[in-house]
Amino acid sequence: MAKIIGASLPNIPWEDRPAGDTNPVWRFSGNPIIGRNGNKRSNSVFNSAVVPFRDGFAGVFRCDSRSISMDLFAGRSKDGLHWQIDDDPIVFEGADPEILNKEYRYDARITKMGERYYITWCNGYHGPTIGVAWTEDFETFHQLENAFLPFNRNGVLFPRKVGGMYMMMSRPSDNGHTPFGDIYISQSNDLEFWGRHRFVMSTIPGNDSAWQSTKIGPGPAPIETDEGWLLIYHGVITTCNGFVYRMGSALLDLEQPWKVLCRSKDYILAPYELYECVGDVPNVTFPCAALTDADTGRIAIYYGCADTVTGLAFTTVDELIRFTRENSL
Ligand code: BMA
Repeated sequence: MAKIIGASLPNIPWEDRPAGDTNPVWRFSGNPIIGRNGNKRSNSVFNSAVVPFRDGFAGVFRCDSRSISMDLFAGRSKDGLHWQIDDDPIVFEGADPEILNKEYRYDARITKMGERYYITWCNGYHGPTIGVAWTEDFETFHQLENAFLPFNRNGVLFPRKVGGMYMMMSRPSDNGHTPFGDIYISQSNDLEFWGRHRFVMSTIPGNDSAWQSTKIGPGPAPIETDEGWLLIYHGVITTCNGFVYRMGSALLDLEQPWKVLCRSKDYILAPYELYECVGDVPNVTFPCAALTDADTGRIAIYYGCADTVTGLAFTTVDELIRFTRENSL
C-alpha cells in the first residue's frame, strides 16, 4: 500500500468509483462543480486551485471576464463542492510596482508551506512568466518577484524543501500558443532567485504515447508519498482541429525529483464528457489542484474543462501509483 505523506483531510470531497468503472480516475457525478457564471462578470471559471483552509476550503480561481480578460479571484467553500467566488480580482501587494503592474494572470496553483499558502500563476510581464505570492488568510496577498524571465508557464511549487532548497517545476514556452514544451525543475534558497535548473521529462514523439506528443506541463503541486513524488500533469497533442489536453501521471524520486521513476503511457483522464469536449476551447481537461487525505489515500483532482467550467475527479494514491507503474513508458 502506497502512503501519502501529508495531513489528514476527513472532509475531502469524495465519491466511490462507480461499479464496473475500471479507469484510474473517475469523475464526480455532479460535474461540473462550477459553471461559467461563477461570479458577477465571469465568462468562464476553470484552471483553478483549491486547498483545505480553516474548517473548509479556499481557492484561487481563473475567471475570464465578459470582456475576456484573464485574472485571479479568491473563493471559499465549506465542502469543496459549492464555491463563493469574489466578484473583484485579487489585489496583490508588496512587490516592486513594476512587477505588480498587471497584464494578465491565469492558471493558479497553491502550495501550503508552514502557515503560508503560496500561489504561483502564469503572470503577464512582457510575455508569460511565473508570478509568485503568498497569503495566510486569502484576503491579503503578498506578491514576490516573478520566478523567471518570460516565456514560461505552469510554475508549480513542491510543498517542502528538497535537499535544503525550494523546488519549482515549470514549462518554458513562447509568447503564443506554444507548440512545444518539456517540464523542468528550478531550485531556490529564498523563493526569489531561481537556478540549478534540471530537466525532468519531455514530450513523447511518434506513436508511443501520442496524447503527450506536443507539450506537457505540471498540474497540481506534487503529492509526497513513500514511493516518490506523485505528479499529475497535462499532455497535449496537435490534431487537425487544434490541441487536445489530457492528464497523465508520473512518479518522481523523493530526493532528486528531476529523476522520473515511472510515467503513464496511457492517459489517466481525457475529454469524454460534453462539458470537457464543448466550450470556449474544446477538448481540454487541465488539472491545477489535488486535495489528499493521508488516512484513506483519497485524492480529489480539480480540473478545468474546455476552458469554460470546473470539474472534479477522484482517485486514490494506490490506484494512481499502480496504474502509473503498470502502464509506464
Ligand atoms: C493554455 C493555457 C491554458 C488553457 C489551454 C487550453 O495555453 O491558456 O490555460 O487551458 O491553453 O486552451
